[in-house]
Amino acid sequence: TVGKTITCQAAVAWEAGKPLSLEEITVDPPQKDEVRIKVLYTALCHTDIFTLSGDDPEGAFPVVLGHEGGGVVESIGEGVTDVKVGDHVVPLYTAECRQCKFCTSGKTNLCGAVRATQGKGVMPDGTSRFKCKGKELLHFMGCSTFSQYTVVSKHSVVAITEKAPLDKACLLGCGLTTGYGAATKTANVQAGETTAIFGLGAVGLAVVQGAVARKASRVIAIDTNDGKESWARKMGATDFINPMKLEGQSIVEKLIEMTDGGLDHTFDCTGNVNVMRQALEACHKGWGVSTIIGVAAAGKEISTRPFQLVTGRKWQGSAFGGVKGRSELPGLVDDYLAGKLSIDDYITHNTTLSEISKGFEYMKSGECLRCVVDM
Ligand code: NAD
Ligand code: AHE
Ligand code: ZN
Repeated sequence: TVGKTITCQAAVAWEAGKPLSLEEITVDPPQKDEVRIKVLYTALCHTDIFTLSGDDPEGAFPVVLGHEGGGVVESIGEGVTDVKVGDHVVPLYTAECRQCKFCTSGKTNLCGAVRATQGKGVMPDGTSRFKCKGKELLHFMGCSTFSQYTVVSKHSVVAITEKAPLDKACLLGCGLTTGYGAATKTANVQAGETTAIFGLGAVGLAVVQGAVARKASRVIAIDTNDGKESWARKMGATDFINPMKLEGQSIVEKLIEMTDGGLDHTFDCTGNVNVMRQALEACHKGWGVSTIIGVAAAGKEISTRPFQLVTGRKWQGSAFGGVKGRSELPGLVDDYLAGKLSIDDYITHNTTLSEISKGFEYMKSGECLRCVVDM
């Protein structure tokens, strides 16, 4: 199908550190192997805020941000067979082409098909589909859901059942899948194991949910914001610690004392490199595994004594929860519909595209887990 250029509204990030600006933009038709989506809902993720701040070394401007969306396929380019016009879809910032070295390895959910161009903010052919005021706008994380219409690679989108409301399912586009998958796939927490989760935003709370689903014996939730305790308990955490309120003891000492030598699994969901070190050092000697999920600001590096690793602690990371989007995301939607995975609880705020900047303020307030934007 040869489509027409669409004119619509989008929240444009013209430059780092400036608020988003509501603009009329044009969205070109999908080219070969591309899909144009009418975005109905998008949630905000901490990573959008991080990129807008200018702290992402890969961040480039002007850009259409957003990567936690849900919508309907408006048109498809030649060569697209897995989704059709009208399908309900979730864009995927971790693509799945099923052919590259990564996809066929059986070892990772990362995909090599579109990642290089995605990182540069362009489609796989090296060009952008967005224009505003005569200027080209870059794409973001292969998704760009802060626009009423977006174009993505056919490898970067998955159809989901129409039974799932898109204003909820959009959260599976990043935060929930990331946290839940980090516990159940990347770390593969087993029944009876002990876990500790640093940082209780939507990502950390979804790790809590994953650890609880796996019947972890201890799910210790840690946050500097006391307001997060009730959320963590609601998701099934067995303990809550505010590390700022420990007297005469570090969080690492406290965790080691509570768990007879350290945790089987820890997770960083803060993006703070000092917390990442604490998470590693709170692992049990000989076998504890720490999984980094948080995204650190430009120029930050992690450190620890190599002795921590020599004595059997392991450091690993997780992108999109180790989930292969096209193959596995529909299963998470089924879990949601079956009541096994909660999504609704995470939606603490709602807003509209014209008031998306309010959503950013909510996210920064510490009281918001996810804000869903009605496009
Ligand atoms: P968020 O800002 O909502 O949550 C972060 C939480 O960490 C907050 O509750 C905050 O109070 C807490 N915190 C801050 N400093 C702390 C400290 N020193 N000790 C304990 N807790 C502390 O963010 P989010 O949307 O849940 O995302 C969490 C992180 O995960 C971000 O860095 C985000 O960029 C990253 N992320 C990574 C992936 C991935 O695939 N790897 C996906 C989504 C998000
Ligand atoms: N661009 C940053 C790194 C950003 C990063 O680590 N992104 C996470 C997803 S965050 C979702 O909210 C990720 O999964 N990355 C894997 C990938 O392939 O990008 C930088 O430091 O350059
Ligand atoms: Zn995200």
